[in-house]
Amino acid sequence: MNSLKKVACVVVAIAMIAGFAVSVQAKEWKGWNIHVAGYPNTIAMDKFAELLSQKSGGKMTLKMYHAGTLGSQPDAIEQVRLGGLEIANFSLGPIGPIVPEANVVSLPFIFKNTDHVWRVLEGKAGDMINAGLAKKGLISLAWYDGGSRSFYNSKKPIKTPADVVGLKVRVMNNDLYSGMISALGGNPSPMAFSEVYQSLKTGVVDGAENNWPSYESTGHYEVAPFYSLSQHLIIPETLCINADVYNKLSANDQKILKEAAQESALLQRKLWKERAKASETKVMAGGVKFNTIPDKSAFQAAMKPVYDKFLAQNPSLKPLVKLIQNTP
Ligand code: GTR
Repeated sequence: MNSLKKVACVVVAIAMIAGFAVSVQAKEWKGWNIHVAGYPNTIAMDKFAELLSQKSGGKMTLKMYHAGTLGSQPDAIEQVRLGGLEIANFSLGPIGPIVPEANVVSLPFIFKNTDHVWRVLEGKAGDMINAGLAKKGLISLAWYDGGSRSFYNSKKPIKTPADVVGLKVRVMNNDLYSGMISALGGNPSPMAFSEVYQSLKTGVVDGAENNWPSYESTGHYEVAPFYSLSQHLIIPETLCINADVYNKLSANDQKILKEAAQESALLQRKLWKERAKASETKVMAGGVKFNTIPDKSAFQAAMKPVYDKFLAQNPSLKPLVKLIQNTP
């Protein structure tokens, strides 16, 4: 072989190796998250991206976009389903209208507490919700804590359902939440998370409902200082991936993905507990007028039409609702 041929062979070999390297280095995934820097979910999603790259030796990489910069939650859900985005942390709330099985968690007062949520999700009910998500193009890799949601508003403490009458309350996009507010005599106003602060401030709505960390991180407490501990919803959140992307991965890559997601979820749940306390302390110091509701039975009783309508529209979900209610 003359030296020119040798050089040519080396060049071809290098090109082949480089080409191979490019083909195994999959494209960088895009991840959506609604929350701001420092929020438990934000830290946990960043950790997930870091673990993914570490555990896969740089083969699976994820670039996170926080604070809803890639769009509203309902839009992002569509994007992950269609493959425009690969990964996200979603509340099951706005997923409910698309995935009926996932909507059962949005029936008010269905969960007793957060531990009950984990027991449900780790059992058969969790499998049914996962199957429903998968049918609609979303693979749930792990569950994040979404805390419990309570009412807050700019006008008065809410102690009984009568206090909700006439109040204009922002809800997430889900008919169950609109039904919930109507059943209490209020006026529901479905709206994107990013618009709530301004709407509370200008009086477009009187109130909203959320957990301590979101009430605090959004600054809603500054413009709607009456927080009433109704805890009417405990909505879990999913760390999920587009189903086509997931199904094309090797079994080993799927395993890595799930391990990274589980580790990230454990971190999120630990940070969540800390942040819930810290946020509560911060808003109280900021002048929030807080009240508990020792007897919630009137609120629970008022939800009967919400359950009746949901079950009439989704008769096949009766067993799932019963399964959750009967899970100790
Ligand atoms: C938060 C949740 C977000 C979003 C938000 C809302 O608690 O983490 O995903 O659903 O509530 O009220 O829109």
